[in-house]
Amino acid sequence: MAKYEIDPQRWKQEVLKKYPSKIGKKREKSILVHEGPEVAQQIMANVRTIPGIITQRGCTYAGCKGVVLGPTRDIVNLVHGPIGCSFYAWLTRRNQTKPPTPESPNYMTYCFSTDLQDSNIVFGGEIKLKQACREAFEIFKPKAIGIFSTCPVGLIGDDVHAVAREMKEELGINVFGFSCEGYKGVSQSAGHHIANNALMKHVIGLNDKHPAGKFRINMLGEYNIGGDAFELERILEKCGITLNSSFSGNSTMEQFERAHTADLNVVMCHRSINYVAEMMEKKYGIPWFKVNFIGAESSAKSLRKIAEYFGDEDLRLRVEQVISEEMLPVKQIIDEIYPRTKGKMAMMFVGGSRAHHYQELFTELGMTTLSAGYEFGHRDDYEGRRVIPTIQVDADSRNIEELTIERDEVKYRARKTEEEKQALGGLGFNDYDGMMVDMAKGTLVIDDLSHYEMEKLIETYHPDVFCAGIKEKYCVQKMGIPLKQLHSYDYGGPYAGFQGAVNFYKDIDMIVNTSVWKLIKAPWQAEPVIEAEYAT
Ligand code: CFM
Repeated sequence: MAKYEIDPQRWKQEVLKKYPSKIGKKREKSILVHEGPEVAQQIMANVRTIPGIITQRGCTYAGCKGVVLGPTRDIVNLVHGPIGCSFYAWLTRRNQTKPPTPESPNYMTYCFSTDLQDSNIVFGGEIKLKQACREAFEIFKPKAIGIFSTCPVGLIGDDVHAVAREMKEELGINVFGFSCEGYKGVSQSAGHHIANNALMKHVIGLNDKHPAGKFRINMLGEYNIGGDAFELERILEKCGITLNSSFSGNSTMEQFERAHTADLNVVMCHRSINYVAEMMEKKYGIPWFKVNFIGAESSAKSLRKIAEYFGDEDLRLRVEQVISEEMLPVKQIIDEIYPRTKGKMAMMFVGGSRAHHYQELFTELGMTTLSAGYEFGHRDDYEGRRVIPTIQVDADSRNIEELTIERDEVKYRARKTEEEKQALGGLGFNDYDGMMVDMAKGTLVIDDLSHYEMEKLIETYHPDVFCAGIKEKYCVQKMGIPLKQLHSYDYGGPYAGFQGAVNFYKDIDMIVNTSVWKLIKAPWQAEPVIEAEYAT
């Protein structure tokens, strides 16, 4: 059991007391004091943020355009909306990509927008959207154009799908639209689902040509933040595993189109891509299981899982050899750094998977995670997929299309029989246990952390490092606590795989052991604070 000067239960009560009672009652269900991995606790997640509360969340358009499609270099990602939405989404996630030659198409550094004006809002923007498609085609001759709807487009009722169909016909390339208006869901998460659906409908399965290789996998839910995908590509190649396609770090349209030919889907970020994994299994017969390449030990474990799936002795030996080679420098660095990081405390509030995955890296450094939570995870990301049947479907979730997927009788190929899958039971097919089983008793699990709760966590527990994003960074640092961005890596990284783990250890060692933070006085240490309470 984790022991802290201030009991987390007391912390929770103090925080809730400050909210008006109705809000306190709602937040109570999203703040859990962990009773231990063996206790099944229910968390309230994926529900609307209470108006007036400062949330970490982003919008549906961000999840669709920025997250899932953003890292694909040869699609023109055209935003239908006011220019602000584009500026916001323009390379703000630090995706990287490596075109094979300097001439290969790469539109990722561009920012495509229809730049809707007041008159378009009044009279409709479809004509402008068609013009923009034609112009993009004229200039770039892309293989595909994706059209992303922003809030006003949904409000005025432009039919982006009709425009996409018309342009597809006229230009002779793949054009598809996304109804990913920012307001469409309670967070980015809805945008992931919408993106997954459109990829399934319009792209996956279009091309049967695939690279040669005995062991061909798709890496799902890996977005090449800070070059993570490059490190994973290096490791897989060294092991003799062929990366058939990646969703969507360092990816291309061609990869998406041939995804249905892979022998296996491995899932990194469950939240953003589990829909594609599920649908591909049903339609094409590709089994999937969860992996985690964040952390050296988890990377080794994930590689072993893949080798076990293929059941090939040569592959198994090669994977073992790669692991022992790669672990050498990892162990050296850990031995040096561990005494300096051991016992330090981390907190992390990120997206819908990293708050789980990065706990592994901190464990390797001997650090504890006192508190963690997702911005927009669902209950299954906390409690495991077993709770999915019990999740209440509310109006917000019903707002997003559920595709009816049927087996593709031509392209379906059973990779493993049910018996074979059962014999490989330890691989956890179609499963994810969620974050909470990996957290200790007495830790604080908080969904959709509010700014107020964040301040209180820092004030009370003074973590050695707080992990979140750019919106939180400078507030936290002004409180004298270093903040490590786990969305963009603060221009560092990669952090995935073995070399990535070494990068992370070094960065965290620097962060938690620099003395500069001790020289900062938080405002409440320097000035008296006026406190007030609601009378309700
Ligand atoms: Fe998945 Fe992501 Fe994440 Fe996510 Fe994101 Fe991201 Fe994230 Mo920022 S897909 S849920 S919507 S791992 S952009 S690459 S870092 S919040 S934890």
